[in-house]
Amino acid sequence: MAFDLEASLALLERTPDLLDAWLATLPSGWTQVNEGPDTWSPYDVVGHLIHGERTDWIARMEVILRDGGDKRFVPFDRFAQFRESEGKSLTELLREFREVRMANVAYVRSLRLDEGALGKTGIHPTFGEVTLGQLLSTWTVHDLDHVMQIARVMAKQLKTEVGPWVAFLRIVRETT
Ligand code: NI
Repeated sequence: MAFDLEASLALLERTPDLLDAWLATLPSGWTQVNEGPDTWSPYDVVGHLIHGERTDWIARMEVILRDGGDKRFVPFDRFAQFRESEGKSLTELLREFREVRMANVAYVRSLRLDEGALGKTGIHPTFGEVTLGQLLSTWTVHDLDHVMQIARVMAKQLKTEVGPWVAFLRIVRETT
């Protein structure tokens, strides 16, 4: 499907509800566990999503939309959540994610971006020139990627407990 801004925003604004319903009161045996060394727990993923809202998607959109000036994006810190989430409960992180996500969706909607705006470009530190349409598509798919990750991390907690059914459960065989 071609990129449709309102369709993407519809998905992006549902992710806080999705994560709240799924994770908020779930036992920590599901949310504070990971897939092994140097992998993330569902709790870590929520912190990562918050950091993206604060420093990545909107900041990069603004670089693309501004007239003139430096079009290079600031590299994203993929590990910032370990500092920024420190001492916070998952409930607090989910509340924070909801606030920043809903504010960002409202902001993007308020800009009434047209085809011309979506075709504007910025410079990604690794990929080079990218369009605003690609950035906003990636913001959307990035949510789905991490929803899949959260499901996978939780599924793997019972990887050995499922016994022979492991053969039918693609999710516990997938690597990070
Ligand atoms: Ni990510």
